[in-house]
Amino acid sequence: MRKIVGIGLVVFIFTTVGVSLVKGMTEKPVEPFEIIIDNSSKEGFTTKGQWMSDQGQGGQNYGTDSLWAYVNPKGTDIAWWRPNLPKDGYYEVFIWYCGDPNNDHATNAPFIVVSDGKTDTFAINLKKNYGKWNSLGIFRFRKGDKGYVSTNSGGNGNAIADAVKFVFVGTRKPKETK
Ligand SMILES: [Ca+2]
Repeated sequence: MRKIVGIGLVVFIFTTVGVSLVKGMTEKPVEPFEIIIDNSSKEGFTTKGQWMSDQGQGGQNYGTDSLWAYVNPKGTDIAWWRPNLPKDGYYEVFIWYCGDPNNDHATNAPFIVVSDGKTDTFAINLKKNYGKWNSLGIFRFRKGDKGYVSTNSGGNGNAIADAVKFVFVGTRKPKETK
């Protein structure tokens, strides 16, 4: 009997600690924490121009679908991922884009990171590394929603807008900061 009581106590303590950790994640951010904005998110994602939803795209979407736009030299079809960050600090930014079953996506899709007073532009090959998180680097952001990531249809193929993840990595500058 004593052994059974002991196991019960261990399970009880483990469960209590587990619940506390989950509460901590939702009520007060603990380090590290992350914010994901998908094209289906109710807050933080906006577009301009003509974007179409596709649930196919090689089955590599984040969530249920992605948005795509026809290549357009003017790049006037724009998508924005704008997080409302809970604190100043350094965040690693990851992008996720779907597969390219029709072989018509850009190999130099513009992705722009606007952080604390800086703008960094990347040319992303959408035909590679799709269906997973790809890091653009670590950037300093201010608390609030001034910073964002955007993409547009001005590449050499169709544009994709799927998901962006911001992972808090601390308040001190890491070595590989952009
Ligand atoms: Ca998505």
